[in-house]
Amino acid sequence: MTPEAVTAIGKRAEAMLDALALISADPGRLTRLYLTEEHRRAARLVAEWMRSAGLKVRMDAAGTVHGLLPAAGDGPLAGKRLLVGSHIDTVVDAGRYDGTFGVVAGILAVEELRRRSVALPFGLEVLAFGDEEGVRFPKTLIGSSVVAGALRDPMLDLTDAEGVTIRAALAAFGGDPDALDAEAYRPEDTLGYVEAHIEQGPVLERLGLPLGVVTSIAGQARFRIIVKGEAGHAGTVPMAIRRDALTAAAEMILAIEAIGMIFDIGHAGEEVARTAIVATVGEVKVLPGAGNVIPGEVRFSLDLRAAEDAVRVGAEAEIRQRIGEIAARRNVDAVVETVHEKPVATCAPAMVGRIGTAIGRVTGGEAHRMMSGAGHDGQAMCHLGPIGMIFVRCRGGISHNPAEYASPEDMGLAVVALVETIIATSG
Ligand code: HGY
Ligand code: MN
Ligand code: MN
Repeated sequence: MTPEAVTAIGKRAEAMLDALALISADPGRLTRLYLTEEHRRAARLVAEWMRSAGLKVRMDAAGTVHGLLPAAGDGPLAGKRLLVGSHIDTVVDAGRYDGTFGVVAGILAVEELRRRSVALPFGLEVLAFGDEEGVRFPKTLIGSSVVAGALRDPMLDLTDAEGVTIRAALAAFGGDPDALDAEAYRPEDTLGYVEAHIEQGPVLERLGLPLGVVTSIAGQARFRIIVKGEAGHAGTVPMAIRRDALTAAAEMILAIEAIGMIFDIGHAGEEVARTAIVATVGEVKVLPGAGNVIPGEVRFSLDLRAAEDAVRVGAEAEIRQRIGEIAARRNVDAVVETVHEKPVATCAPAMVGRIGTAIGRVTGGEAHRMMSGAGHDGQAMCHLGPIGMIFVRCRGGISHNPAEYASPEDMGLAVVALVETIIATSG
C-alpha cells in the first residue's frame, strides 16, 4: 500500500472519530457514559458504520454493539471468531481517541479486508463496548466482562451517583440484566481478541515510533476511602480539639503519594518501571461541604496500578497501614473499601509475535514491545482467549484530556497492522 493510501485510511478514522466526538452529555466537552442517551446515539452511529462495512449487526443485553463478518467457507475454523474492537464510553472531558479508535480501526480493517477480497476462514467480529472506563458505575469493563463471561450478578446492584443500579439502568436502556450470562462467548469458539488503542503515554513519541506492541496490561485496584470525623462550627471549635475529616484525608493523600514515590525508584525515565506503582486520587467528596463547617466526612478514590501484582499488593498494605496510623493520631475513623481489582493481563506470546511482525511489515521498523499502564478491555477478554494490543503514538502522551491526539498517518498504519494481524491469524 502506498503511504498516501495508508494515510487516507487514517483520515477516514479521523472523520469518524470527529463524528463520534459530537455525541456528548456536556456542551463544549466530551463526556459519554454507559447506558445514557449519548451511549445510545454513539452505538447507533457505530452500528450504521458496521452495516455499511457489510457486517451483521446486533446489540447485546449489556449494550455492546457486535458487527460480524461470517467465515468464508466451512473449514475447521469456520465456527470460530477473532474478536477486535474497544470501548465507546469516555471519561469526563475526554479525548476523542481513547477507546473509539479501536472500534473505528476494527470497522476500517473489515473494509480493507473486503477491498483486498480476503476470504477469512474464521468469523471476524468487531465489538463496541459501552463501558470500559467505569466512570458512571464503580465497576469497569462491564461490556467486555459480559462477553467474556466474567461479570458476576452482585455487581449489577452497584449504583451510580444518583443511586441507580446497573440492573435498573440496563433495563431502562433497553438491555436485559437477566440475559447477560447468555451473552458470554465460549473460549473454544474464540481465536482471541485484538485491540488497537492510543498508547496514552509518552514512550512511542520519545522513541520516534508510530506503533508499539503491548506485552502486558498493568494490574489495577480501585478503592474508596471513607474518613469520618466530626462536623463543627468553623468559628467556635479550637484547632487542637477538632476531628477534621478533610485535613486527615489530606495527610492520607500525601502519604499515598509518598509511598508511590518510594516504589517509583525504578522509574526508567520514559516508561513506568516494572518495580514501580502509580497511585492516583482522582475524586474527593467533602461533607457537608459548607465553607463555615468543619468537614465531618470525606470520601476519596484511590487508583493503584503496577506492572507486577506483588508490587501493587505490597504498596496497598503500606497504604492501608499509613491510613490507619493517621486516623488514630487524628482521632478520626477511616475505612478502605476495595471496589475493583484486576490482576496483570498478559498478552499471548503468539499474538505479540503476530502483531510485532505486522508492525514490522507495515512500518518497516522496530515493533517496540511495551507494558500498558492504562487499563483496557483485554483485562476482561483474557478470560476468553489470547489477547493482543497494537499501540498508536499519541502526541505528548496526553490522554483522558481533550488535547489527546493521534495523527492520520499513525492511525492509518495501525489499521493496516490490524489487517495484517487478522490475516496472519488464519496462518
Ligand atoms: O483507567 C484506565 O486505565 C482506562 O482508561 N480505563
Ligand atoms: Mn481506553
Ligand atoms: Mn480511558
